[in-house]
Amino acid sequence: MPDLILYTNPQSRGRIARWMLEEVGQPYETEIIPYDRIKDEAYLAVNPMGKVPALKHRGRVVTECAAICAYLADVFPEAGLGPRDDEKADYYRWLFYAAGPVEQAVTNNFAGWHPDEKQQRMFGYGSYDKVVAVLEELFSLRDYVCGDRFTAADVYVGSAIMWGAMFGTLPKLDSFVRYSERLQEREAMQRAHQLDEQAQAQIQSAAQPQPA
Ligand SMILES: N[C@@H](CCC(=O)N[C@@H](CS)C(=O)NCC(=O)O)C(=O)O
Repeated sequence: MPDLILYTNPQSRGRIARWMLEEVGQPYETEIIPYDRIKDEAYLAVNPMGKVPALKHRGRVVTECAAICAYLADVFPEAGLGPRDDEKADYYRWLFYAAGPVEQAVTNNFAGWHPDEKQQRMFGYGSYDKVVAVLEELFSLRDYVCGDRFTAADVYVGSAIMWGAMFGTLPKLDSFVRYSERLQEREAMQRAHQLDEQAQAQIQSAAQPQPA
């Protein structure tokens, strides 16, 4: 039995964790958590937030996609996805920036809530427009989060940018499109996508009424 179990739903941020697992290349088991069972006691015992994804590794649970990406890069260094010493500043800076300010800016903006000038001083992201401008500048100047090399930070930051463009929660700026295209060439990402599509098809066929 593999040491790693991914609790996910194919229509969720669990896609980020699966992509990272495929990048790492270690065997893992997948447990699909249907949304109508996500707040059941059985799953709350894994993640008391009742949210996916969660990762269990040797009996210990990691939640939060950004943490899952960083954790896997850390415990499987042979995959070469963690930062070298000279990459650590960018790696941690932008990984945390995406998990905090970017996530908050995008979700608040999607919900139609915009902090006024005074609130912007207190809110960690300032304003949505500022966050977009900062990301735009970053990816106009470099190919990946840490410069010219793909790392685990790109799985998370890149997912935020690709999903943002897909759902219309971030603009389709040239630098975002070019970055997304680079990431979509990755075989691990394509494998993860196929596995999630298969899982989604299984969920849908299981939900079809069976002939009497
Ligand atoms: N901060 C979490 C967010 C997880 C999250 O919100 N997952 C959503 C799906 S994308 C979920 O499980 N929603 C079900 C619910 O809240 O009932 C992470 O990065 O993993």
